Amino acid sequence: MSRISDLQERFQVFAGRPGRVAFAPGRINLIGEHIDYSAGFVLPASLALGTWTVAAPRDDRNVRVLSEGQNETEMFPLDVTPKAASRRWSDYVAGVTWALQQAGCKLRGADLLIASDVPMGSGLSSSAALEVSVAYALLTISNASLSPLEIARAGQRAENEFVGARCGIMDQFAATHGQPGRAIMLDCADYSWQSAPLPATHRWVVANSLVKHAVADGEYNVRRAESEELIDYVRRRIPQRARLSELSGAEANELMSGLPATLARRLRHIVSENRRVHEAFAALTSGDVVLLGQLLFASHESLRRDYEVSCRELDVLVEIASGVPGVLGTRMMGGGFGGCTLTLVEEPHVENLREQLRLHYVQSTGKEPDTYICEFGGAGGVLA
Ligand code: GAF
Repeated sequence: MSRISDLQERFQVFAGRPGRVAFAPGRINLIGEHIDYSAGFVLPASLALGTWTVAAPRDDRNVRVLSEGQNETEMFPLDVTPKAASRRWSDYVAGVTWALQQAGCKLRGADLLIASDVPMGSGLSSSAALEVSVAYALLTISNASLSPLEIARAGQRAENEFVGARCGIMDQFAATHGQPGRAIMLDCADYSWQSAPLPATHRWVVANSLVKHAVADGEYNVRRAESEELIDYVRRRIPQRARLSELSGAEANELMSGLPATLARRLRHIVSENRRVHEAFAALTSGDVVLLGQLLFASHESLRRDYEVSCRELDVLVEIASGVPGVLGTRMMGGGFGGCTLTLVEEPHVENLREQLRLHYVQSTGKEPDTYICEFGGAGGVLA
């Protein structure tokens, strides 16, 4: 039985009637970490893994939602507001319901069934996959529509204003604009983007540290507040630079000398990471995987040392992968403070890499990491 008919059958059991099926993918981010919310550039690629939402309209103005992953059902009214946030998984669903209506959509009450194969809190963007698949499902059963960009922004708004995580646009954008086998370089200032093919001879391996990161938790929002402080500071000092990513190396060095040490390091990460995204995009376009790998190593070092969003377990995974033959580059990926690493490796060395990660990570931490060889997919949408 296909995945879609299997989901439809389970929905029939849950809701007693047939439903429409929407999907949205998780993502990896090749490079460009923690700079989407300071109007920087990012380079994500959407995965075949993702989240499905099956939906049918209800006659009343409630949304009833079954999460198969949580094994729980919740219900909330269609006119829900951020005041009702409960810090539970259902906030993401209620937040999207709220944000779509804020965007002017007339929604119907709904029964929803959610199933996902993106591990939660692993750095593969489980939240955005959930938000975007719920958005597509609610829109289709309400005969409403928004553009992919509007859907991405509604997902981000749900997370920022309802859930309380001040994330950028990268994850939702990847879920609504991904292209099979390609990475997209997004300019988060104006949402313009271009794509380049992922190398066919190499594989991307994700290793989950099993340390759960929660974007809504404090440190992520602290980084965002620090970057806003930097944006203000730069505007005051060099008014002609509207964005941090436009600073030259010399300008950044000069500005850093006037900043407290922590903010100076944050700025160094933002400026250097933006430069690495452009270099990585050029390397992808020309097929220079060696340079791409070097940029991954440099990104990790910058995230660890300057932006301070890594953790011991992520550093251990990076250190192990760095010593494995065939590895071109590796780094922590996503929000950090846990979650996963991303490693670029020559195809014949993939299984050895996974084995070495398992063996040495167990020795260092007592935990066995999940590893996943990336399969890439396209954008989210309504499937049936
Ligand atoms: C999380 C956020 F949701 C993204 O917006 C981005 O900031 C990322 O962390 C770090 O690059 O995935």
